[in-house]
Amino acid sequence: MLIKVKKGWELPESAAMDEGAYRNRRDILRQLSLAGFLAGTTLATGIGGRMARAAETDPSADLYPVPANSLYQVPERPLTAESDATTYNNFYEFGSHKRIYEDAQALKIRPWDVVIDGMVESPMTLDIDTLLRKVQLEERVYRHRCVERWAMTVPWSGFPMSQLVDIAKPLSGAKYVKMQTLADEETMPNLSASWYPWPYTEGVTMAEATNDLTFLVTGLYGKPVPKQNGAPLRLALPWKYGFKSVKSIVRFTFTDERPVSYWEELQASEYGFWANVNPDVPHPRWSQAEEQLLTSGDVVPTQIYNGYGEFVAHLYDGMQAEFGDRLFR
Ligand SMILES: Nc1nc2c(c(=O)[nH]1)N[C@H]1C(S)=C(S)[C@@H](COP(=O)(O)O)O[C@H]1N2
Ligand SMILES: [Mo]
Repeated sequence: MLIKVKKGWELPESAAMDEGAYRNRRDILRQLSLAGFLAGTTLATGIGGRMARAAETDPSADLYPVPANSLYQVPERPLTAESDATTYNNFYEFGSHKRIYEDAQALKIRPWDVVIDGMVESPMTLDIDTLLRKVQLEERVYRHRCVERWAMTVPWSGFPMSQLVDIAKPLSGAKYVKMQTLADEETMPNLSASWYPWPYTEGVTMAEATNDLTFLVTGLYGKPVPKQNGAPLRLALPWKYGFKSVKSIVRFTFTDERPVSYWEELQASEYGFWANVNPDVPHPRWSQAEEQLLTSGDVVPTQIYNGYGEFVAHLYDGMQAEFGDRLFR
């Protein structure tokens, strides 16, 4: 029996705040009818059990929980409820709405190969379980700020991306890392929507990739990361809008050309390469001054670099003249 109660923080999720809403009317109507459906029905009580079973069968389950890194904690905000962070998601491969968690269970996360190629000493393919045992896992609590204005605070497990860069041994000419999500038509229903530029792609500069905040996520709430949150390997870039934090990564390509990301290709004027959080630079269709926390529904001021300026502001020194507000969108 599904009992659906609309959460307070779902209310402002109108088409006007949706990353995908600039799209065509048909898409918007589809989203609205889904929103209506969701308003009437909520959380499946069975999902906890199903996800617990999924975690049991994950061959990396024995690695968790991992030690917490005391440098990365968020004492001023309550943790988002696990049941919200794992049932209110953006994962367009499974649908352009928030309730993809059931459909996302179709994602096959083993075997899972991670390709490292491009400008590296020697390209390689690593099985995820081999990779997991080559790196040092830790837990970090990060704020996450979606460009749509919702935000969460969750304990990710994973490892700094710099460890992957060390494994990759990039050539000195490499300037960027391009990352790609799996594109599997058999399990991802939205891949048949061919107007989207699949695979979902994102990129960072080498300086961003090796910044200590840049975290490759393998777990969430002390367990393997659920499929809907980007199993078995996703990125967390807490100072950038959430769309930069690409899920279910199968490929890291080191390159000297700036990658064009999924959202940039769809709508470059709204979603750029840098996408650093800044309350003073509005999205073209809405203000970014505030954000609404999942679970509590509280609306709080958004912070420059999502509060992580001490770690990352220096990465953008001297770039304002060239990029202006595009550093923040
Ligand atoms: N492959 C892929 N990665 C993705 C997305 C997506 O649609 N596909 N959505 C992004 C957006 S817009 C956000 S806000 C975060 C959401 O992560 P969460 O569902 O774990 O909260 O994932 C990002 N990574
Ligand atoms: Mo997002």
